Amino acid sequence: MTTPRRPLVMGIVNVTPDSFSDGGRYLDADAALAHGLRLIAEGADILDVGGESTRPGAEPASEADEIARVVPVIAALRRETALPISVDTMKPAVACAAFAAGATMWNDVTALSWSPDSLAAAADLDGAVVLMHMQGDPRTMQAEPTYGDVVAEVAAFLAARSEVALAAGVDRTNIWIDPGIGFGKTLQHNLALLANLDRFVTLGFPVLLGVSRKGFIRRLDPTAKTADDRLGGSLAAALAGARAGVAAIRVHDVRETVQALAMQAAIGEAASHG
Ligand code: HH2
Repeated sequence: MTTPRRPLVMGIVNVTPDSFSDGGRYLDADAALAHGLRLIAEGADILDVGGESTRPGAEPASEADEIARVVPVIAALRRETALPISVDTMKPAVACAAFAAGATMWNDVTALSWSPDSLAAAADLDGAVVLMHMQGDPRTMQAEPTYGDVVAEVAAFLAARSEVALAAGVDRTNIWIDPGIGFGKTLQHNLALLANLDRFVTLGFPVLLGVSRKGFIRRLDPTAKTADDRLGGSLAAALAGARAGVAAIRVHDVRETVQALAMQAAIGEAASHG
């Protein structure tokens, strides 16, 4: 039997004092390294290391603080694993320091728009770069998000930003896109995006999807007060992503996600063999 195809699983390693789900838990570099290694043992295909929270209302971190948080963790992980390591940052200087320490992917929630240097830095780094959609900025984005047609507007934004990246010299094979679930979106906006992920897949770039433990799950299930209560909704949304053909899913709960994806893929295989 061949192994059924499933999206890659990107395990989240937050080295922040305030991320919405695990802020403060892995601030120490040794604890973050141990956490990353555990996610690899649980089946992660990529690790995403971040030193600044982008949760709604989060305060920005300084460039120096972010570098001091992520670089030792990326360097330590690089010594232990050959898996791709992504850095979750808006700042080109942090991305460059992370690549020097062994990262090969830049996950930018501002789609290379935070700094005038971002586009040139992404072209020079010559690694994978995730362009994510966000309406507003993390401090204010959930205040009153408004769209005419959320799916069309997010798709048009991602198509336009990928053109801008290509024009700046980013290689086509390095570009990933992400609809940015929860970044300036109501529950209805997030559900519309999740119901139409195929629209993003057909743009022709690998799609990354981040739904793990996010606040919109609580809008559906008010009993899911803490981020740790949202595994069921996270898995259901991840499976929707897999069915639509996304390339990777960014998650806190690696073992559970890998298992759910493997089961969905195996059932699909069995169905295709009659
Ligand atoms: N979500 C968060 C952070 N980075 N990057 C991409 N590409 N897509 C996402 O959906 C995404 C992301 C969530 O914010 P944060 O406050 O950093 O929390 P955590 O890292 O625990 O998910």
